[in-house]
Amino acid sequence: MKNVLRLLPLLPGIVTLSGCNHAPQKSNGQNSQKPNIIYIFADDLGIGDLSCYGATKVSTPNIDRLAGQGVQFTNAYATSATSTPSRFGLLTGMYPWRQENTGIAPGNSELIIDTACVTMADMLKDAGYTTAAVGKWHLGLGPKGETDFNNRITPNAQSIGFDYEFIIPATVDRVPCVFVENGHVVGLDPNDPITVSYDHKVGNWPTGEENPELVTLKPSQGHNNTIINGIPRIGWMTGGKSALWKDEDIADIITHKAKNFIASHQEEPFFLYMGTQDVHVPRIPHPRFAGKSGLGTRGDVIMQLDWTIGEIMHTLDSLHIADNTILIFTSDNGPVIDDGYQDHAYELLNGHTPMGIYRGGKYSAYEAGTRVPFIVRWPARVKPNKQQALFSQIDVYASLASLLDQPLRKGAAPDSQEHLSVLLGKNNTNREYVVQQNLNNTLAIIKGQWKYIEPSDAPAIEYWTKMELGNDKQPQLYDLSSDPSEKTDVSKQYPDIVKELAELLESVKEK
Ligand code: NG6
Ligand code: CA
Repeated sequence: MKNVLRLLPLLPGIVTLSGCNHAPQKSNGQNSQKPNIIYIFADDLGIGDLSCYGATKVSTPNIDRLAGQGVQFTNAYATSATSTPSRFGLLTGMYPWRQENTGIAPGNSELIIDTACVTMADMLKDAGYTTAAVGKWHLGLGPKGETDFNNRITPNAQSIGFDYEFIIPATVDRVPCVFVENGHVVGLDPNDPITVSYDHKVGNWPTGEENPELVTLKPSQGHNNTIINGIPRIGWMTGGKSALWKDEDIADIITHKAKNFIASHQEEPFFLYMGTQDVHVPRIPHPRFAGKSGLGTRGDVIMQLDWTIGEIMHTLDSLHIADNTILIFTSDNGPVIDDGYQDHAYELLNGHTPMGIYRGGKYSAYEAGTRVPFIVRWPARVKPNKQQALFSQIDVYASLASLLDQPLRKGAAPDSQEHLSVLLGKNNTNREYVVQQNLNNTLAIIKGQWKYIEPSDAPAIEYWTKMELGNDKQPQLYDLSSDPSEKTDVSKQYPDIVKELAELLESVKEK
């Protein structure tokens, strides 16, 4: 089914959809207008972190409601096991490992998506959408060399298809700890300019390394540079005091901005790309969630994340646009328990299993690295459903283009395939294969029941987190149908399958 909209019965008086910028009408069950699209990337959320995916120690009622009203995937994959490449893959429709500099970006990285690239946001603009990026960005800002946070930062998200941006430049554990709105640091006093370095100390603000007695949250790994709000970060900064965020308020602020964007564009098709900082470290819940989960701050920020999703859902309900809004909720990569601060996440797990039954986690080529929660709700067109088909986030771009009958511009989204009917839960055909990428760019490929991980000289264990990365000098093969937890490498028993999948992976690389 190439285009669902084309199959809609045309109601009398309704303009055809292709390329139309007709006077908008609220959906109110008519669904004549192009659907709004909201894509929410949670950060480091595991497939075992939600009650709708079987978690019993935490409760996520809003996300559960979303799943109950939508298509809930069990075999959906992020492109990569870390944030920057995963986000790059989604927005460009190109595997990040085809381009250098797509690894975890520092806070002063240049914008790593070429402004000439036709992103998913560009495609949606071509289709008549108003677009926004809100929350975690982590794709760099500004030109190569140095991001100047004191003047209009360009290129920014607006240079690659977003009409509006309100973003956290990198991650919440990285400087600068400020929001950027349409190229400007929010609340910056020009007399107190920002300096950032990822190479050496700048200014005289205390660091975790020199003044450990000043921190309120101690690092467990790294994270010992400039202290902001009592939290030692990755990277050094000075200046911009009036612009610094308060970690407790980030969820409230980005949720507010997302809601504002939705409300101001309720009369036209809009695309909202939202990245939450939850549940990445440092996990700092607002006081109304602090201590509420009983699982420490990691559990508390899962509750905070669930609240955020609830707020977005309530906003859509109150504006009467939920029916014709496609709301996709997922994660950029798999979970990690201790990712650099002494927040006692391990000790407080209390039997909670963020990875579910899967091996590895964030950074890893094993399943928990990239197999993520993925929920698609579109009440007007999509019946609640469980979806077991193999699906990759790399295909969201081409699938949405197909939905909107929007031709892809030349060279756009080279790795994205159209799997619209799978995305909408109308068909459960597996993608022929899914490619996974770990921290070290080691690739794995899943086809049918088999998963092959290519040989790699990179370390087997991640230095800081002790996470199993899935790297081995020998090729590995797992039968996910009988062994979804990847306990037994069967490469020696099935040399022909190893060869077939190795060749398939090479052909994808050479494409
Ligand atoms: C790692 C950080 C980790 C996290 C990650 C990026 C250390 C020791 N670890 O290098 O805390 O920031 O990068 O996470 O510094 S991601 O989800 O944005 O990819
Ligand atoms: Ca992440």
